[in-house]
Amino acid sequence: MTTIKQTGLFEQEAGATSSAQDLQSQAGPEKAPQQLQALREQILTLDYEYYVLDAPSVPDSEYDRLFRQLQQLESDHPELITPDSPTQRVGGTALKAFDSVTHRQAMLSLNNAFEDEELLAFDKRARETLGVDSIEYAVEPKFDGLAITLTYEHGILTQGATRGDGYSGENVTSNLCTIKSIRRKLPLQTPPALLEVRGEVLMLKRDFDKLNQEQEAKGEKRFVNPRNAAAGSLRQLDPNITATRPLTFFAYGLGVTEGVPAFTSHSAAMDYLDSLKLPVSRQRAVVQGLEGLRDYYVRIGNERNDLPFDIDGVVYKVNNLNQQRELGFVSRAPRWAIAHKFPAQEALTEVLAIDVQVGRTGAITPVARLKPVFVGGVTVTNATLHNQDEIDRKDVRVGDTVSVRRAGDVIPEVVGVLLERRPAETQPYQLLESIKHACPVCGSHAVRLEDEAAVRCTGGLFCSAQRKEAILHFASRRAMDVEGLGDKLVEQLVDSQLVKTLAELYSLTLEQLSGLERMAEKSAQNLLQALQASKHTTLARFIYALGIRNVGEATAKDLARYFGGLAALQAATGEELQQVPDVGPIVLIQLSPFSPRPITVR
Ligand code: 5U1
Repeated sequence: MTTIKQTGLFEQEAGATSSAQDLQSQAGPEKAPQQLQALREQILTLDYEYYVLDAPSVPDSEYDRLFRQLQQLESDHPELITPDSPTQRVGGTALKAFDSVTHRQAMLSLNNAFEDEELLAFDKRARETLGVDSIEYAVEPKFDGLAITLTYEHGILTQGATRGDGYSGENVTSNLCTIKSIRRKLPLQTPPALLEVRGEVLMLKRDFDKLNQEQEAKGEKRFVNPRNAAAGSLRQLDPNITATRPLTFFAYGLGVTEGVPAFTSHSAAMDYLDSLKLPVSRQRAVVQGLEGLRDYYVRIGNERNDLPFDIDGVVYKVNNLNQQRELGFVSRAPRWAIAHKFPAQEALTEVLAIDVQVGRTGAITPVARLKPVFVGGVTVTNATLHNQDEIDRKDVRVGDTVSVRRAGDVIPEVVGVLLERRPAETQPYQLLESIKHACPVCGSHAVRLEDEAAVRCTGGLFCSAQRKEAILHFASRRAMDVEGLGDKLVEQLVDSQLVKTLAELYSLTLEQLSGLERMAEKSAQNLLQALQASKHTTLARFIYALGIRNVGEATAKDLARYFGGLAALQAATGEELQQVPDVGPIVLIQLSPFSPRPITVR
């Protein structure tokens, strides 16, 4: 739970409102400078808590109230406005182009390790060069954003620049000033003459989702991923537009400095930035040797999907700065650091076709057939497009170049289209039209009900696709748990018309089964035994196994508990059924009159 601190600047209760009138009377000309100073510091602290620590101490309404107070005071005393005031984050007008900036010290790139052998070679070379048995490493996530340098001169942010080609980048100072986690003044009495901070600008996943929702509501183009959104936002020529984009920043190193303490390690330098209230990674750590690196890689890899931002790997740096100097550089990359990459979760590929799949409940799902692409550790050739609404939202068309994402065990999905790569003469995809309003498997009418996103085949278990899925569901582990009844076998049983109803599974003979492709007599015997064994099950499992729409395991258990036996359940009236928790009118339509849906082949 967030603790809300007392914040009343003028000794008010937190949450009490103050009108502009009150403020003017409180802020006479002699008091205004101190009040402005106190108010600015308070807002900066709240920004730090919210944007850097991710731990706000007051509700948004309180922050807004303080901000309005500051605006009011400044409009009453415009001569007291200072460039570092929180109200002055967005300044200046749109540029025609960004100026070029030459970096005082080149912004290097990192060598990558994809395989364990490459990591091993990196550590071995460093140990041999240094003549040591084991190395201490500073480790942190590799943010998937845009590298920048912030320059503070005598504590004031005077310049922010993109990496560019490493030697010169673009001056994006006005845009970087709009990022709330970036301080424009260091909180030091005697700041260093020069402090260059290197790090990455990115967009948090939750901010990215929100931004895309807003883009959609405005009828504007969605961003493909947080990195593209961050890049597009940072490179806006108008800082007023950047100010509306929720960017964030993490520092990961120093450039040229003058007058900073003499650090002996990278981790000490990061602690120093932390003490200046600049955002540094909370996942950073110091580990020992190769084993420490491997453990960190596994740990961050496991946390990856739960982190609030996208990362594409982890970075290892020799922690001791003297050792770093000794190791030096090779071409444009340091010998003392390496990025250990995770398998990409997103990759670009082409939509070769859009096909459909008919599911257990008759839902006809569009599926993008893709030019094979290696993503998330496997080769992906299909990605679900979910339904017509999703296709419309993303405007996916055959021939498009798309970004495909596969995270963990999740089904690959198309995250967005690269409109700039769209070939001429593509057509918007219409699911119902493409299948001519008929199920591609059984030819039954396909419909989209008013309140549903899915197009459905109306053939029920007449449709062999639905029948196969229904049998697979019936036999699944959490349902009747029939071992040996897998995809390939079900396909043969349905295609050869041996099984037209769920009940017919129980009249299969050894002879019939042995006659099937790749079915040895022993396997056939095992399957018959498994079928017999499955009869001894619970009522809840049986109900669930029937695959009634909207009746999942929990509802099946409730029904079983309430009625106690199949006969009572079959005899139940609609009113009785609705006594069961979670059984409302929607479930009732599927249940009433309760009976396993007959599988009839027309
Ligand atoms: N986290 C992190 N990312 N990153 C990128 N650290 C880090 N360090 C870098 C780069 C290019 O370069 C220094 C090792 C020079």
